[in-house]
Amino acid sequence: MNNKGNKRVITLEEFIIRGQNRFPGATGELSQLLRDIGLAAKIISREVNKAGITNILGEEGSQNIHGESVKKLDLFADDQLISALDRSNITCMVISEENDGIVRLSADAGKYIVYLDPLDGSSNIDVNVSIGSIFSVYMRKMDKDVLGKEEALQPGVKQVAAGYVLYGSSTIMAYTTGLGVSVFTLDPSIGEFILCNDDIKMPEYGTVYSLNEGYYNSWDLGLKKYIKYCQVEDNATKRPYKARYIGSMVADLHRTLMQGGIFIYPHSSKYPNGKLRLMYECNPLSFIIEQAGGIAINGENRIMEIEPRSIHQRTPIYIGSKQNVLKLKEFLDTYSEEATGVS
Ligand code: AHM
Ligand code: MG
Repeated sequence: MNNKGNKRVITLEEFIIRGQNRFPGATGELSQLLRDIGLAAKIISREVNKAGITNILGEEGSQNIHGESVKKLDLFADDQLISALDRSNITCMVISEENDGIVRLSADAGKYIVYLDPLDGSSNIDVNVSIGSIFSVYMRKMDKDVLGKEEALQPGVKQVAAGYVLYGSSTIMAYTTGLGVSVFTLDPSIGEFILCNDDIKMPEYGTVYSLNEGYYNSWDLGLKKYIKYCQVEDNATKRPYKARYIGSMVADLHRTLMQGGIFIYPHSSKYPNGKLRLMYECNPLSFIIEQAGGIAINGENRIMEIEPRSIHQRTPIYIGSKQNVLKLKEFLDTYSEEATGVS
């Protein structure tokens, strides 16, 4: 359903409760967790919009005009999300890009484990470019008494929910619980996320490619050839494609979700395992993209089937519209076979 043109406005809160009511046995805990993230997102959005002013006032550790200490925005976002999750007593641990180890919350017996990238693309803050928060939710294996990293190391296919918040020209929240992707826009005048699409499907084919082309010389031959293919003129396939790269994964992925195309962060000599993190960047965004009809692979296998070995693990990622990712895979396969002499 597209909410455009509908008189009836549906808020995130209402939408989550309605979703929960569709499952008679549901305890409401996952709904509460999503509402907590929605609340933290509103607070972070407000601070992101004030970031320019905060920068004038000082950096981390300094004091603002009220004599209060100023926090870096990514640490602020981390605090907000973790304390929102701690309040409801249903999350037992959080793993976040901002913390080396796991963060145990007060609910020792809590059912859920949440991965967070509290503010992705944070190098873009100072130049007023879109940034985002990413979350990924797993169910704790309740048969285990010991709460440790092993508990948190589950493949992406086990996610029970995932989503992102994009702080762009508007603040957008998108999430999935495995029943399609719902997208909301924050209406700042009433402080509510309003439903804009409750089952978004992305184009099967798109004409945009997105990657950091500055690293061209360190790519595999298959990727170099694919990017050259994207640049060749061909009316039938609407090439050349457009190149678009914001350098904020959430923003690049949101565009890919809406318009189709492909987003790539490959391995390279600088990042032999890729740069992006499996558990709080690649898995959640893969869940969203797959739920919208797209594909996400690491070059060989589905991202969400990777068995994680560590909480901050990195992976290469090729993600987006089905036809684009499959075409790229053809190139990677062909040229890796050539390199190894397999025909
Ligand atoms: P961050 O978590 O330190 O912000 O890094 C992740 C970001 C992604 O949002 C983005 O896709 C990528 O880094 C950009 O990296 P690069 O500058 O190498 O292109
Ligand atoms: Mg990040």
